[in-house]
Amino acid sequence: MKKFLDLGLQPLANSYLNSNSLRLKEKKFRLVIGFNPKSYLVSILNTVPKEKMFNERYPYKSSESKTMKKSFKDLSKNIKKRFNPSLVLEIGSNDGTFIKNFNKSKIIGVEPCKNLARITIKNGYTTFSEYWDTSLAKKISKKKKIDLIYSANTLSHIKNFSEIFKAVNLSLSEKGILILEDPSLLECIKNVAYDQFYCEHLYVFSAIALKKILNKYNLEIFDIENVNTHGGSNRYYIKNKKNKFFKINSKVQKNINLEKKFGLHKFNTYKKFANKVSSSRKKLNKIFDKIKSENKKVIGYGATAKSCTVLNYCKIGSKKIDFFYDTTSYKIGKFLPGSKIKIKKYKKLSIKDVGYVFLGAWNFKSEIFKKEKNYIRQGGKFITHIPSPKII
Ligand code: JHZ
Repeated sequence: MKKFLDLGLQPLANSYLNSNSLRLKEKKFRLVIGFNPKSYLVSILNTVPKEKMFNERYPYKSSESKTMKKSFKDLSKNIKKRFNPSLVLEIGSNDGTFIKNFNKSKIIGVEPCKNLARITIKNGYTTFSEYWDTSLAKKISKKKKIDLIYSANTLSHIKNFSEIFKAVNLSLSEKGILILEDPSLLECIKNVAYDQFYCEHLYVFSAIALKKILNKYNLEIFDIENVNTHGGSNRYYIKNKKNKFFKINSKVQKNINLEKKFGLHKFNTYKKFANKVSSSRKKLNKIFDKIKSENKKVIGYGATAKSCTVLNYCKIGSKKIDFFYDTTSYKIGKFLPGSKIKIKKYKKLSIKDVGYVFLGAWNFKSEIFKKEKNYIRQGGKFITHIPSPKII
């Protein structure tokens, strides 16, 4: 692993503080990112035990955005049309935003965070509140093999690939496929979206790296879709090499060529990225300093895990951002880790209350701008750091 970026000491991104824990010293770890020139994998170097992050208090719910609900709904329709699976399984089913588009007898959820698994169980969906591994795969697929395994924004959170892919191979039917959806490294590097790196995101994948990993498990990518969720993601359609039911689509090579053209296989690309990250921090702080010198108020919108990286790396705290609005009930009344900025229940923006809003959930910019069109019409401004810090 060759290090290229040091994002400093960071707390656990989804460990929101309450008024008691606010007074205690937070545990922090050094967020350093590296590139492996052999495997092309980009990953964080210091990892945190999974149980510390994915437990019965996991705050993130995919249902908090219309964009995600629509994306999962559209994908479910396409899956049914294109593959007609008789049994589907989702690894990391969260609060059921994807699985609810399927008939209860045709889908299984796997979700280690107990608070989330409880939601889908309550809604009548078979859900295993465990980590996906070979023993769970054997248990689930004993009676019936699975035709389609889907997993969005989960593989990047899992250290042990070997267990994951062995479990996939064990449980897929003869025609079975795996669909993985994760933020695209190409988009992350192009957009200087360094906040895609935090304790939970052990990796940000490129097609060139994923191809090499999959090859070890006799798996191959047969199609890739570029989707706009989470700042630009890739949806990889994967099959075992023995599965001859699907041909390899030309989009696979096209994506690989684009990544190589951009230099994702070269260390120098990442060094340049690190320089851009450092200038991004300077620019963002300049914007905040200017606004503060005019005695104007700034609030935040979307207390995301990504915000944790930005705020802690740029040393932006409650002196610069008064509070964050968020719609997630679990986060309301708590404080962002590290920066200790209070999170309040979302209220429609109005120019009477605030003139500048830092866009923590920049990945939902279109959805948020639609929702806040009155504020924008009134002359309200947003501050964004992606792709480069500016007021819009
Ligand atoms: P959002 C999480 O990251 C964590 P985060 C995780 N590690 C991951 O990989 C990605 O998700 C997928 C709020 N919001 O999706 C809701 C509003 O308040 O960018 C959320 O708290 N109003 C699993 O946390 C946050 O913003 C709105 O109108 O970086 C969005 O979080 C909208 C649209 C969202 O993920």
